[in-house]
Amino acid sequence: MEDKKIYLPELIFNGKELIGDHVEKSTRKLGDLRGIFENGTAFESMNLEQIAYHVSCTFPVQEGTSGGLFMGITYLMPGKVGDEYFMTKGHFHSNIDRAEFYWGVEGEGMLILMNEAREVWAERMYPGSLHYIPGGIAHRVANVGNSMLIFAASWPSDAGHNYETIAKHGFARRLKEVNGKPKLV
Ligand code: S6P
Ligand code: ZN
Repeated sequence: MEDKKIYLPELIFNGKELIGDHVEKSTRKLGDLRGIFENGTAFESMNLEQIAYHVSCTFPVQEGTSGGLFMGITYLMPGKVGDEYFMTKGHFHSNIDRAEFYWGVEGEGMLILMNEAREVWAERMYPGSLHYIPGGIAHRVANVGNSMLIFAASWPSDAGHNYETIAKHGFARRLKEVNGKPKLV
């Protein structure tokens, strides 16, 4: 007899993609990242309509609800603006003490972290790398490879995003390619 209490999951994560009815996709073009790269002249000379990254997310509860979790997969294109790698905007959480997990799925990246005292450090991201980002730490990812970087994230549904602090003050160090290698300068 069919078991009426066993269901199929509503979402599939096939290792690379989130699949299901409740997946929301968003896109950031290079032009949406104006101001985050040091070399403004190089930036303005590029195709600002090109996609910098896509994010596929699932929000099982309403944003701001306490106790829930969200998940998202980011697809960050390879490329550079001057000697800086393509990177995400970066943010603190609005509820600053909320933590997050990131994990590497495909490609080669660098997770750039900064505390409220503006101390900056970075962790290498690669397929299988797992990164616990404690509360109070701003986070941004750079694609340091030649192919698309894919990473997944899970964060509390009441974390929220504070992009303003980073948009205004940036990170205290920049990740640049120096002699062919990524370096925080
Ligand atoms: C959300 C999580 C990620 C980022 C995504 C894009 O808390 O950290 O899903 O939203 O990697 O980065 P950003 O900085 O543009 O939101
Ligand atoms: Zn976050």
